[in-house]
Amino acid sequence: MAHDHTHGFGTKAIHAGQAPDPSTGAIMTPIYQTSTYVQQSPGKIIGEYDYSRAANPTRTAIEANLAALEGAKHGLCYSSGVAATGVVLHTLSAGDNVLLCDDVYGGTNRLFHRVFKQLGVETTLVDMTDLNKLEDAFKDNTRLVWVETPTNPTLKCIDIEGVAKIAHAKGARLAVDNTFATPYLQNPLALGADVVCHSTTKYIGGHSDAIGGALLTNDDELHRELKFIQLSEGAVPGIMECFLLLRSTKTLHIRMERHCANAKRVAGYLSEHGAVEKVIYPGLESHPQHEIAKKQMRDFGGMVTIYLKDGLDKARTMLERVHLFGLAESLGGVESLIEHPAIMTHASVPPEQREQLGISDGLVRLSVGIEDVEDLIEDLDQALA
Ligand code: P1T
Repeated sequence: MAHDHTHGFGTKAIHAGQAPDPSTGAIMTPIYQTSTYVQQSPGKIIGEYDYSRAANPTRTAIEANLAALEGAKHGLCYSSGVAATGVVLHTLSAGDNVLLCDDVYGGTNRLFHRVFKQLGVETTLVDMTDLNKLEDAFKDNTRLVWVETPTNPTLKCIDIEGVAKIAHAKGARLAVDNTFATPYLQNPLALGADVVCHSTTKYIGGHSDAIGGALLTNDDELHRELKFIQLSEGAVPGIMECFLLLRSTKTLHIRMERHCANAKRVAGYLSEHGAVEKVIYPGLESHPQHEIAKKQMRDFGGMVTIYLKDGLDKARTMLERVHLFGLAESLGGVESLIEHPAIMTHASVPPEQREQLGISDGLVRLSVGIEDVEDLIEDLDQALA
């Protein structure tokens, strides 16, 4: 069912890429915990597999499953979200330029600016909520545009279709990090992106128990390149991680519905709170790109970002007082998390850049989980009192 275009999302989430094990009837894809496969004679393999860095049946199943969920022909899994990001960057050469949207996960920013810069790949940061700015930023050597939407942590929403048209007219590829939205809420390939990147550590995994990344594409040539780099660099996920993801994607649609409903309630509650200066949530009419979010997302996700009136002091008290919200980096798990981007996830972003983006001392990011929302609101209420 890897190329299933007829079934709905939930059916694909549960069945795509998987079939009961023919030798036992096991309904779950087995954990093929093996590094290698015996051959009948040199070069004559028994099935499709010769070595698990190249491919493994449990990994094949989750790669096909994620491809189906993104409406992609091809899926590849990696050892982390940043590993997947690095693989896309490794399709570039020294002397190439990349346009990177200005607000991205701190680790993504660090990878572009500190690791790939050394290899001669140049990055230009652009506020892509303004397509004129994007158009003006292109250089003769721009080969790739990298978009994250909604962005981490200020939840800007970028018009994927608009960016794709401009990138392609200029002869560049478009990569979209779809981690915050998930394939349930947004499908960048259908909007013109060439490749979608996920940190599967977040909503796709959904249970805060496994690090992973994925790349999905419809482009045969690009897929060959990405797979070649997967084999050659070896940043592949462990077999158990692949199995955990196979189990997780089966409930992605149900979890996302609750994440969205809870986040909407939490955003509404915080908007009314006297200690809160501003709430950023793509589902609020006050969000500057609310119309873009409505156009390209099915719902608005589980992330809520707030500015507190009293800056770091209030943020520190709030973060120390929460009980149900875990004070931790990461997001997208069933349990609610809360964090301080300037000190935690975005500490590696240079201070002047943080200031320009509004990643200030009063900024707090919430990953609203799927607990009972009344309990979450009560927890926030006592933490902000
Ligand atoms: O942590 P890893 O699986 O390597 O994923 C990196 C990554 C990529 N893209 C986005 C949008 C992300 O948010 C992340 C990781 N982010 C966090 C750990 C965080 O707390 O924001």
